[in-house]
Parts: sequence; structure tokens; C-alpha cells
Amino acid sequence: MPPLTHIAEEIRLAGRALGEFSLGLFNPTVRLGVTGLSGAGKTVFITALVHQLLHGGRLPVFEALASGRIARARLEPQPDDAVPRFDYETHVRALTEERRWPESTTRISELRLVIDYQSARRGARNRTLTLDIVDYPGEWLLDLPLLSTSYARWSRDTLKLSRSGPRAMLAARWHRHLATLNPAAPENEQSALQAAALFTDYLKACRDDRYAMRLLPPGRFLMPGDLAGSPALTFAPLELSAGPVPPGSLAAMMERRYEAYKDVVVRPFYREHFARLDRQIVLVDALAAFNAGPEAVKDLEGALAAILGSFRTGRATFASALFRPRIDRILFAATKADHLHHLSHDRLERFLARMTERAIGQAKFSGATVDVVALAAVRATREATVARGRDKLPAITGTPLAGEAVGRDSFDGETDVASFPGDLPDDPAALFEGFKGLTAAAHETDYRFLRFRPPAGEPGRAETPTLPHIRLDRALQFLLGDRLA
Ligand SMILES: Nc1nc2c(ncn2[C@@H]2O[C@H](COP(=O)(O)OP(=O)(O)OP(=O)(O)O)[C@@H](O)[C@H]2O)c(=O)[nH]1
Ligand SMILES: [Mg+2]
Repeated sequence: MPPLTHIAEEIRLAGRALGEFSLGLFNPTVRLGVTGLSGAGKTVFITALVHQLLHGGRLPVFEALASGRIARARLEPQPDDAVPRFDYETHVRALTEERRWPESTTRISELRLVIDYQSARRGARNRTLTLDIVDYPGEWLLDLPLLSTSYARWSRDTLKLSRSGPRAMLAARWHRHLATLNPAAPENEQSALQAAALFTDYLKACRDDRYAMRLLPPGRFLMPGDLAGSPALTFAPLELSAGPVPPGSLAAMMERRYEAYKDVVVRPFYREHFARLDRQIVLVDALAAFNAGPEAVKDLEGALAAILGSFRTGRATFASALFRPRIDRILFAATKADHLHHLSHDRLERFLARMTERAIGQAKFSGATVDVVALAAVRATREATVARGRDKLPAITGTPLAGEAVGRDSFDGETDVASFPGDLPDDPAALFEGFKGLTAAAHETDYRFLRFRPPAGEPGRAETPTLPHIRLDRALQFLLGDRLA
């Protein structure tokens, strides 16, 4: 039996869904969620997508545009007054005028794009599709499974994970403090504060480039925003013995705060944002994991499984005949594919398919269509062949960001170089073990992905600069094609 508050909430959600549904009959709208763990490429993706639609970029696979049926796309004020607007203009200026990547963003934001198009059906009527794009941190998705997890269970799972692989070393200080805590002792603010601080340090250390761990809930511990220092963020796992938690104990205090976190952070996100999405793209930076090594790859796989699981948790937790999360298409996209030679693009895609295979089976079960693609929203490199002795090696060229380095060479941000990032293996299984990441000696690492500056505009092309991309059109076709038919 779900508690009464949940039932009331469901009825409210259902009412709103009906309202939005009837609005949608007259004014077809797609709410597209764009998510990914920090640094995955959300801001760049949305900026590029909007830029391509506004300026009619080269998107051969995106049928509606390629066949000339899109008359016009324009930005309009967004529907939600309390959500920050996605700062498209600033981001696009950074990319095209300053050749700089946009700043990192940690808040949710929204942008509305209205597309006038001609239907492909007989009669070819003029129609309008409203596209609401919602950018939110993937870390928030990793919190959704907490809704159906008790504090005791979460403590157990989190501790177990923190004792495996490279995490064990990173968690050592926190674990030493944990060993001094008695969960049954009277509640104590200082113990809770210290445990939470050490636990947060451990989460931060896991995220370092060298380890590139991604499965790190609760998400708000790493991006607290306004909640920094509040009790809802001042808890940590404890080593609990079986049986009920004694009232007034440290364990009871932690449990109460864990539940507060769900109430203050997770449920509102679910209600206000997640439950209203129609379509979802999940951006994945697989290259950062290849850089870091096999442990990071395994961890990323766990994070993706949890993300896909969250699409199901929503259903299980709030299952009712009246209201269900309505996401019917989910696209997993490996970003930054321009760091690889095109021979490796298919391999990157196969790798992502393999990573999400089990989870995708489950998502199908819940009625959504899922696909994978390897893309670059903004292509910062070109391809070249470089002769080395008698061999011709496939390489990529671009302008490395100022400060990037390979061995003893460091770059000034103005000079083009050719680089050999390392080819992906034909069999994705090889990316789960047996290769060397950044914690190995520099000359031993198997992959080294330099970060490049955004591309220079093509000389002689005035007004609106075009942004080159890889397979962005395929993503658009999957996400919107049927709605523009
Ligand atoms: N070469 C290349 N680099 C990219 C691309 N997309 C993103 N990047 C790189 O990845 C970095 C992060 O991209 P963002 O779009 O800011 O990622 P985000 O997911 O919005 O990150 P947060 O806001 O920090 O969560 C950028 O600064 C670029 O260095 C791409 O298409 N090609
Ligand atoms: Mg961002």
C-alpha cells in the first residue's frame, strides 16, 4: 500500500498530465530531456542542436530538414517561470566567436524552440511543433533509485561499493572515521558533520580525471547549490547491525536526514521535471573512462545501468493507471566522437551498445524505444594520414586547448597538431580489461585524448558560421523525426 501522501501526489500529477495533454492536442509539444553526468557535453549538445535548427545546418539524415519541409525555427519564451533559461546566446558566442567551450553549468535550465514545418503526409498542411529542451545533471537521475531504497539498504550498498577497486584507497580516511562511530550511540551533530564531510571528500576524489568514477550518489553531495550545509545533506552511510534503529541514536538521525534528502531533493525533481519529459537523450563521455582505465569503464557501466534503472524506478515507485512517466524514446549518445578517427566511430557505438545492452533489454520491457549513437555535437578536429616510416597512420588534427600536454610538450592554444589518440578495438569486450589508463606511467597509457578548441570558422563564410558535427542529424532524426512527419 503506498502512503496516502503519495496517492495524493499521483492524483495531482495525473491532473497536470491531463491538462498538458489537452493543451498538446492543439499545440503539439515535445519535452526533450538532455542529461549526462558532469562534463558529458550537455551544454555543447543543446547549443549545437539549437544552432543547427535555427540556421538550417547540414543535417542529411534529419529528413524533415534535409527535404526542405522545415520552414523556420525560432526561440520563444519558455513555459516554466521558475526554471532558469538555457543561456543559448552566450554559449553560441563562446563557441563561434571566441572558439571557447561554454562554462560548466550545474543547474537545470530550459529553452523553448518553435518549429514551423510542412507535413509529409498528403495535403501537406503547415504545422507547428513546440520543442521544450530541459538540461539537467545526470547525477540527479542517479538519485531516483533512492526513492525505493531504505537508509539501511543504501548504507550497505554504498559501503560495499566503497570497498571495491580503486575506491577502497580513496575511501580510506572516511572508513577510518566510520570505524570509530557507534550507530546506536546518542545522536550527535558533530559526528554527523564529520562523517558527511569525509564521505563527500571520498566522492570528490572518485571523480578525479585519473579515476573518472561516475556512480556517486547522492548527486547533491557533489553539487549542493543552495542546500550546502543543510541537514538534508549532512548524513553518511553507517555500519548498521540487523534489527530496528534505536530512537534518538546516531543511526536514527542519519536515517531521518536521508529521508529528508529524498523529500527535499529527489521527489521534487521527479515531480517537477522528470515526470514531464516525453523524450530523453543521455550523453555519455566514454572517452574520459578510456583515458582513466578499465576500472572507470566498469564504473561507467554501473552508472549507466543505474540511469536506465531510474527510468523504471519512476514507474515502479509511482505506478498508477492514471499517471505514468511518459518517456517513449531514450537515446544513449557517446559524445566527443571527433576525438577518434572515423574508423573508430562504429566501434565507439558498439561499445556503448554493449555497455547498455542489459539495461536496454529492461527498458524495452517498460515500453520505451532505445537506441545508441556515437556523435560529436561540435566537431573540433579533422582527419589526416601521417606517414611514419613506411606506415601511413590515421590521425586527427586540431588545435589543443592551451595548457594541454603530451609528455613534455605543452600546447599554446594556437597551434594545430596531428595526434594519434589510439584506435578502439574491434571487440568492445577488450575495453573492459587489460588496457592501461592514466594511473599508469605516461608512456604506457593506451589512450590519450587531447582536448581541442572548438573549430575555426571557414574563411570567407560570413554572417552565420556553420558548426561542423558528427551524426548530430541521426540523433535528431531518432528524437524528433516521427513528430515532424
Ligand atoms: N571535441 C569536442 N569536445 C566536446 C564536445 N562536447 C563537449 N566537449 C568537451 O567537453 C566539455 C564539457 O562539455 P559541456 O557541454 O560543458 O558538458 P556539460 O555536460 O554541460 O558539463 P557540466 O555543465 O559541467 O555538467 C567541453 O568543455 C568540451 O571540452 C564535442 O562535441 N566535441
Ligand atoms: Mg553544462
